[in-house]
Amino acid sequence: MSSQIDHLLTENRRFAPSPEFAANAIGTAELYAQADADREAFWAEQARSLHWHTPFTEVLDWSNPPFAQWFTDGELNVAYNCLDRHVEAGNGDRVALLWEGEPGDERRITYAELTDEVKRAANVLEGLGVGHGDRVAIYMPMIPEAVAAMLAVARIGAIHSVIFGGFSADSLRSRIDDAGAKVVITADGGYRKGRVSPLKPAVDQALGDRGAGPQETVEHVLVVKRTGNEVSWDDDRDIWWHDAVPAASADHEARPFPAENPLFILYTSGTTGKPKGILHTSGGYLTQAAFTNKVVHDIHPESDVFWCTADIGWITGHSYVTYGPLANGATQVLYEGTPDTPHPGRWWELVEKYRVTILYTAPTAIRSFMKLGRAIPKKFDLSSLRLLGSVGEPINPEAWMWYRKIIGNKTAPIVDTWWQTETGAIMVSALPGVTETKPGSAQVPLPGIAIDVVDDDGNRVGNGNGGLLVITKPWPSMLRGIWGDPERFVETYWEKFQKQGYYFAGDGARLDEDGDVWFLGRVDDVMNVSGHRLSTTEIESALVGNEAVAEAAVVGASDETTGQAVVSFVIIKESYLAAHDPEGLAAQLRSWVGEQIGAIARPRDVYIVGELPKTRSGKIMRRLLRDVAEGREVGDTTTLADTAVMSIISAQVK
Ligand code: 6R9
Repeated sequence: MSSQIDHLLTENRRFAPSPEFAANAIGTAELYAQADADREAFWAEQARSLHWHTPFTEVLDWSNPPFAQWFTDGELNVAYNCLDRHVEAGNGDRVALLWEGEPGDERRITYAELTDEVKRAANVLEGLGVGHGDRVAIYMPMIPEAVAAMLAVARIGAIHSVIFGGFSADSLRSRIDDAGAKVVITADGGYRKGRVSPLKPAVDQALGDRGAGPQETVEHVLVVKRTGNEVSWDDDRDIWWHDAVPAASADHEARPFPAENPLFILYTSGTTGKPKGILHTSGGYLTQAAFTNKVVHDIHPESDVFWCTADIGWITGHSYVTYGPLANGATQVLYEGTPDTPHPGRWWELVEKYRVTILYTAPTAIRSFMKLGRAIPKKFDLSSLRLLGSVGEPINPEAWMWYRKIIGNKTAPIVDTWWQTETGAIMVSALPGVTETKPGSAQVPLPGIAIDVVDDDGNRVGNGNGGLLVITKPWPSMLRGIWGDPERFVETYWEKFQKQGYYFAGDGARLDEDGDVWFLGRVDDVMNVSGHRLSTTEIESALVGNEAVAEAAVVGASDETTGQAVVSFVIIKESYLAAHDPEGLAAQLRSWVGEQIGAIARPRDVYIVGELPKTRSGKIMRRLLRDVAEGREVGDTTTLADTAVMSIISAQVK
């Protein structure tokens, strides 16, 4: 790792924006000066580009850290800001969503049409008894109704919890229970990799026999018909979207809610087995999502076609599919399927067809395209692209250069954007019209954002050194807590640098000689697979939940395409081995994890071993297992209880 970092830090290529790009860019160098002069006034100005039913008089209340309140006496309606106000400004005919299904079906939805649909859906939800502060789970494919559902929930002051459609019935159930959702909005299924991926059956399973589990909170399930697959039906509980929504009234007044009204909960992996429900509120979140989308993605709503490839099940889909672009009145592409179905040039075909000008995607996707070769994108006309973005994990300089040359025609600036579910919006990134970009570095904090790199005691490391990334001042779209667990919120993010009052992000970082930030990956037991956060503990608990497994250890091993891959080491129960043939067990355990958590968590490798390396206090030394998984010489084993264990494991793995 360290030689790799040294290699990265000798990177000296620089790419300035073209004079033409710089001249037309929305984000200018003055923004930094304005924010430096008065940070709160700067954010107040950004907030004022939204519509406030009641203007705020106070910008930030930080009297009870780490519980921040932004624009606290102001009132707004998030959905009104994303919809009605554009229609009222005369832009109702502008296309909001250029949607394409995986099989190739298309829908173009204007701001007027989307507003109408959201108003009807809001009436339906209210008719089902959903009100201010109630939770609604959304488990949907990437179809326009998914965006409409989020906005309908926001419109009535309720709280959505979007659960990625790739998650299993079990994951869905634990999230529904944690939030106490009253309604679930889903679809019969979605198209993925040329097949129907059923969703309603997973909802039925999650809401099915609950045994000794907590009492059911879900009263209704609202179902969009997308794939036409057979679904079972509970007449008292289930409602078809196409029966209820078109029949509902299209009159719905967007009532104002306080700026700190909760907007959504989004679950993300932490260092323990239990996912954290990250809580975001309204005014500050929308301010920063809209501002960053404007200045980092340089959105000109009249002329750009934006495409963020993230699923709405992740924070990137919340901030840069639903809230940022719609608050800015932009036109965007929404695509249901996978990048390689029905052919490996699918994305580039969409860029050509819709004349996409700004593409925002993840390094893992770029690396998999790189592997397939330049001939595929070269078959398409990508000349509309003028700006490229990256998010989710560090982008290695080779992938960055390929992205620039092959996709960006050697001219489009690349913005590498660092942020988290917890930060709500982009925090560290170049401004495309201002910054000279550097392949591999996320570079600088945005105007109004204060970060640093510190050692374990919270001291600044200074340029040329590595340490931990911290955020030193509150920011508008910061998480307001973990749903139902204020202690865990304080413990996870604020205790480590309590003295300084810094937010601990969990990422290692280095400052180069110019003071630019290089992200080095997580410093905790969180893995990053294809830009998705997975917890080692969560997968270990799934494995030991299988009848065959006695013990399990999971590590994230570096992988050429996915960044990190899940590699697991398991000890099988003697009793199981006595009665079963172990042949095929590794494959069974892979799919077991897929069923328990979801396909993204499925281990790349399952190694069946006789023992695990443990310290004398019984802690599994994952560092040593990572060495094995990455095919390296095994590191220092002197603190192991039994130093012979590693050579046995290495032999078993080979
Ligand atoms: C937006 C998102 C957050 C974690 C974060 C970090 C990693 C995200 C990155 C990056 C290096 C970037 N990460 N963007 N690392 N460079 N540009 O991905 O949120 O799913 O919560 O993941 O992802 O490790 O801590 P989330």
